[in-house]
Amino acid sequence: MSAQKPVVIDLKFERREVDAALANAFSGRQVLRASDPDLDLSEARYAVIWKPEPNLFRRAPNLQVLFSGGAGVDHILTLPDLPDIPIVRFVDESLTTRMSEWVVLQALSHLRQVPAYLKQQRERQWRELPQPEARDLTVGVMGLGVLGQDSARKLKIMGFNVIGWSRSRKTIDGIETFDGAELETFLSKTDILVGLLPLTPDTRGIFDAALFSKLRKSGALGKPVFINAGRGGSQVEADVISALEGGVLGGVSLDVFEKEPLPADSPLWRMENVMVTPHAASASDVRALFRNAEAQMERFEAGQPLQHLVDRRTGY
Ligand code: NDP
Ligand code: OXD
Repeated sequence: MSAQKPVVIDLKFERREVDAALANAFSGRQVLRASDPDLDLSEARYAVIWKPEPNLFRRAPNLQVLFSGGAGVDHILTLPDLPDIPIVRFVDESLTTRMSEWVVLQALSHLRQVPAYLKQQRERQWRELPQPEARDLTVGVMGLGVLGQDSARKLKIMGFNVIGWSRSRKTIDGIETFDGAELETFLSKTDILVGLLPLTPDTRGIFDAALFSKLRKSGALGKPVFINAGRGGSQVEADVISALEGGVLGGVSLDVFEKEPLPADSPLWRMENVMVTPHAASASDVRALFRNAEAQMERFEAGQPLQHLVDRRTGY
């Protein structure tokens, strides 16, 4: 028997992508696919999972480490029969880079009034709109983890004034930062709010009417903008819609929703100055996911500490 312990894969990703990535992954290690309901998974010591089958932990009772198929782990921490073993998050440059691309794209789209110009184009209207510069606006990033920090730095490169908020204060060159207790001060300086928070009991519903009302109203865009790519459970969608209708928010970009897929009857689909993407801001690259998991398994088997471990007390 190989010293490399078997791994079970249970990823609700595009099957072709998983198959293609598996063709070049986990060399020398036995790989079990949970999608085969008759397969004995009792030998598996690791599981790489994204929205796994509810009976996975009963079928694989001897797991030693869980690997999340994404950066967020809310989908794991709420699973029934979750074993008390380490959980490793997916942290990878490809994921980080693509998230920052999405965030910068959305911030620039609101700055340069892309939704309004697209509407004018459809109406064959030639009309120049007022044009503030990035440096006239402050982007406030809520969540300064792996993704939030990279996005903050890239927004800064584009010329925005950038500030950030996280549970514990961070030190980032050129970026004013605030800790958990300073939320109101942070919001009062923010023209474009970016959500890159994990979903935890503390962040559920945090983006609500009360929070939107505290954003700066005197910014160069006239009204504040809300951008969220963290988790939909952190936003109160009815409040997002009312804030848009009532003029509390001037624009919104959402990649994540309370219910996914976003229901066809949601007003968000058709509201002006709302940009919707289908939880695609930064999808996991499955090849990178397997490379990362494999490297961590090797560390574990060599007696080295695992990296990017989830803290079950904080929920991320
Ligand atoms: P990290 O764990 O690296 O960072 C999380 C950040 O949020 C930290 O700065 C943390 O503060 C802060 N935070 C958490 N809870 C609170 C709180 N209650 N109050 C204040 N700050 C808080 O996560 P990542 O940056 O890697 O990812 C963030 C989230 O992005 C993921 O959890 C996932 O939900 C989402 N995501 C979405 C994707 C998409 O395609 N839409 C793709 C990938 C991820 P502190 O630093 O003090 O701990
Ligand atoms: C993630 C995601 O958490 O894709 O990685 O949402």
